[in-house]
Amino acid sequence: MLRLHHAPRSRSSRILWLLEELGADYQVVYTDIERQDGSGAEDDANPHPDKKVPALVHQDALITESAAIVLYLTDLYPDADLGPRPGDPRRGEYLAWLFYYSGVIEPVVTFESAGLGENPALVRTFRGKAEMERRLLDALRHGPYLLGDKFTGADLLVASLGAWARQMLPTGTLVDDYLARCNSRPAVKTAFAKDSPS
Ligand SMILES: N[C@@H](CCC(=O)N[C@@H](CS)C(=O)NCC(=O)O)C(=O)O
Repeated sequence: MLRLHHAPRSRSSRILWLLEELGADYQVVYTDIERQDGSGAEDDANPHPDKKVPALVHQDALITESAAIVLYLTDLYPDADLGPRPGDPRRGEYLAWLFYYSGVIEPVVTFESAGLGENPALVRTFRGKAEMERRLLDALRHGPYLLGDKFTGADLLVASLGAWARQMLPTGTLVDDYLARCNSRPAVKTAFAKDSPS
């Protein structure tokens, strides 16, 4: 059994989306978190070491970090075909997008929103929003998805960022259409219905 520690309208919402995509048998444990606006509070029952979400528990294993959870789950449910498996020639590209998302896209977006987008040391290390946008646009020009013809866990990460902060992704119809394509998937609706406790 999988257990997702989840806070409504947060980064764990995308893991709910993924669990719905996979048709997984899972339990949601709603948890409170400290929000950017100062609302909310840490929940002692949250197993995440930093009291963040998402936190996924599978058997006795705790998995944190959105991209790691996406990889863990798409590997756990290979029949759902949401990520190339080891041995598939596209596996490397899939891993690269997951790690690029967590290692570059999220930091660059955070620096931008903190007004640090021009900081030379940060740009030297991560590159900036322009380079990130070019990477995304280059991939999507060959679309319809980042890896080509199939929607994967990497699209789920990028599209969930777009749903939360559209301005952080490139402007224009290429990305608008891509986001619409991703967000019109039936699992988005079923996940949304479970986002808050009823
Ligand atoms: N790199 C982490 C970031 C997780 C994260 O920052 N989650 C936010 C919610 S969107 C959180 O739990 N914040 C509570 C806090 O900072 O205490 C991931 O992608 O899983």
